[in-house]
Amino acid sequence: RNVSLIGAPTDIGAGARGASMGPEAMRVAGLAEALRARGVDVVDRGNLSGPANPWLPPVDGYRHLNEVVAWNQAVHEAVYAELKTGRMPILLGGDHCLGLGSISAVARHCRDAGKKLRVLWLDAHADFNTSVLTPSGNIHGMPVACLCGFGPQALIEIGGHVPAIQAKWVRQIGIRSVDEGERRFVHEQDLEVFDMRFIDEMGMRHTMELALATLDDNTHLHVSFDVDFLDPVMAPGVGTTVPGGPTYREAHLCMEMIADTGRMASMDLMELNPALDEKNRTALVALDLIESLFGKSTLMRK
Ligand code: DIR
Ligand code: MN
Ligand code: MN
Ligand code: MN
Repeated sequence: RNVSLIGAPTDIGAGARGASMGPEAMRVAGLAEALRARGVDVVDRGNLSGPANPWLPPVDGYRHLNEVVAWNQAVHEAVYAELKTGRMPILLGGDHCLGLGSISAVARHCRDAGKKLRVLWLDAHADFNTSVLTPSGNIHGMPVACLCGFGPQALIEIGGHVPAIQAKWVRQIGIRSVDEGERRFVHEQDLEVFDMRFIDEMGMRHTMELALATLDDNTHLHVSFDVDFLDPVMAPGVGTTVPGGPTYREAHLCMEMIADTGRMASMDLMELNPALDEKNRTALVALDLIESLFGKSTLMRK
């Protein structure tokens, strides 16, 4: 497999500063080397650039909308270019507003190639707010809604097709923080959400069996991994930790079951914030999990 690492060093859509340092934290943790050790051909494309974070209050329900658009356009073009040459992009965030640029590029590639798309959204949050529903104005709480066509024109039209994706292509896993109005909207749009209660009751194995059901040879599987998916006990290096996430073992099983499908063709690793971390341990946990996503296992398996 051929992987291209794309750094997007910005916290433009977040409520805490520091996710801009996420790409470098993953490089320092040894991401490229670990993937190469697994036989993956890795090219690090370096970092994209975009506007600085002016750190202003929201305007009409959005913080930094113009800057968010500029960063997402850069991400969209970079991710699309990698897919076009047959490589697997791994977007190193950066905050999760950039999932819009990344997944709109994946959706565009799937339209070109006549492929189906399945998006796994691993997160503590549903990221399904709109400017009216948002309690914060932070656009990292809105990318799934924007991808589904609910958002400002300049954002939803990145990628040239509105909506970029359909809600029924998405499976959300690990969710445990949904805002009041957002909860109703998730329900109305019939988003398929495996929240922490579902995982508690059914287990990660059954959850992943359902989330990965009906993939076929023509399905492009995209994994959008917000580091706050993980329990903050092991992953404190993220701006919006929420207690009660998947354990280290549950997160590994999630990754291993994704790897077993052999269908992952692109991913985002988002919201890693080394300013809030301790000796880069959250990046090292994320690295462990990515190794499992790329097929690392304890024993030989049939
Ligand atoms: C919250 C936080 N739902 C918001 N969202 C986060 O501001 O919209 N998403 N942290 O990852
Ligand atoms: Mn492809
Ligand atoms: Mn998120
Ligand atoms: Mn989150």
